[in-house]
Amino acid sequence: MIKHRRLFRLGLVIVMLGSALGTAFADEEARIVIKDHRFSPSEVKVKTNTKIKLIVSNEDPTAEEFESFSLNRERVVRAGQSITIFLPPLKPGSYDFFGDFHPDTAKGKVIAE
Ligand SMILES: [Cu+2]
Repeated sequence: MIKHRRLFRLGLVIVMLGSALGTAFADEEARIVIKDHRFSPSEVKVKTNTKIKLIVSNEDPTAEEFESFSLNRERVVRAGQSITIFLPPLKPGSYDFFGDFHPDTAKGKVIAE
């Protein structure tokens, strides 16, 4: 019984390590800059079925919020700061995102193809 419990715990640790490494080492990196309450580029092309590391840098003097319903993400990017968003492998398609603090101008999409 004790042996089984140890094995189970070891398995759990391996699974946790695996998922931590999986998000730490993305296969593709993409960068988006926020300036004048707009995303640049506004269209980010990525490969399908590939883990994505998305770095969003805010060059505006005000905070922005990167938000996407289709990507299920909502993250504040403080003035002059960057955030890193890890995305799981995406199916082919277009995934809209917007700046929740300036939704009229800050619009974009991730295109997986
Ligand atoms: Cu929001």
